[in-house]
Amino acid sequence: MKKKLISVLLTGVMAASLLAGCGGAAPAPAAEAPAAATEAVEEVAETVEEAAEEVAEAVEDAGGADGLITVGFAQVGHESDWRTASTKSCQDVFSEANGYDLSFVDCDNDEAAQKEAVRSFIEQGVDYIIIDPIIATGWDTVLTECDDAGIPVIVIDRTIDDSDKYVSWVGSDFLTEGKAAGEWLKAYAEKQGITEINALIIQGTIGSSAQIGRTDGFNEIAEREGWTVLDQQTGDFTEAGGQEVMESFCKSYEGKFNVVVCENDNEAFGAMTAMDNAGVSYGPGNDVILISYDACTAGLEKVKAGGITADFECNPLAAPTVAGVIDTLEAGGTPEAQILVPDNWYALADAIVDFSVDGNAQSMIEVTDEVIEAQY
Ligand code: GZL
Repeated sequence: MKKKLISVLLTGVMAASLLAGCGGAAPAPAAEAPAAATEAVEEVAETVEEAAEEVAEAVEDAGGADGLITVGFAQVGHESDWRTASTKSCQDVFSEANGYDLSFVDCDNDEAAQKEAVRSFIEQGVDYIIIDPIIATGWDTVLTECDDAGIPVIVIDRTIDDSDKYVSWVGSDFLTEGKAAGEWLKAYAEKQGITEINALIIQGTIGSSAQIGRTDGFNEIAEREGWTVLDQQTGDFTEAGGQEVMESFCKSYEGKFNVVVCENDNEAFGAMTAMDNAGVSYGPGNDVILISYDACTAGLEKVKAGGITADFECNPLAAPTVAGVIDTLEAGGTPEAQILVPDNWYALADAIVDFSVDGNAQSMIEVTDEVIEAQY
């Protein structure tokens, strides 16, 4: 944006010098001199006026005298409670009161729309672009365009795995989330005297780093422990998707499963509806152990009510950390390339067990009304 302002200002200076120098043009024949001079002055005056209009426009686009930092944010969509919290956090942080001019695009889980949104930010000449990538691949071309335009890109939440043309990534460790769910299940099953695990997994949006990490992490433990993963299908991180897949699972695997893993809370809500309708009992002390991710407020309410047995948080409140990255860049500094936001694991007291992930002892938070009240 600042670059656009400079180029337009240069246009204005050139036009003004033309106006000043037009008296130096080769003299027209005496009789035609006045008309020719008038025409030349009018032409240049028009150029100066056009340049002045562009300067005014560029100054306005550049945040004008307010000096606002312009930020374009291409958000995944509005598929879950987690996403709602993530969007609110970004809109609260990148507000005009905080010195920002935010262009926000909800890409409705559409990869092409998300690339289009990023290109619109380049066209606008924003100062920074934030992307929460719907899926982890297909990014190098558009990130190269951002790079060519000199606009720094910050990736929030999910990761981009096929390009390094961005300044920083701020988010959670999805693989650890998946491993934590697996290691907790191992410890909890031992405590409950459960010796056989037959699991069904309702995955998130296929190809998103959140889905990849959670699926790979849980399956790594399942393989090591000799558990059976009967099936895994995507519910696309939505409640409707979770219900649809669980309805199918209840038919195909009736009486054969004792664990359901949902890769976000909204899928778990849908799965609960499907299991209720199919007469499948789930939750602590019942036939099926229900595991979920995100630990949003509504998810913790389902833990407290005895539906979800354990909920593995993915913190949606990364926007303040992203603002810190922008502060560093504005000050001419170099921000960290990867910044992890902390996640917690939640359960009711009876489901809190000791376990480790990659040799690191884990703690769990007991879900109480106060904990729910304080959640995002
Ligand atoms: C994870 C985030 C996921 C959440 C879902 O960081 O990208 O997307 O787990 C959301 O709720 O849809």
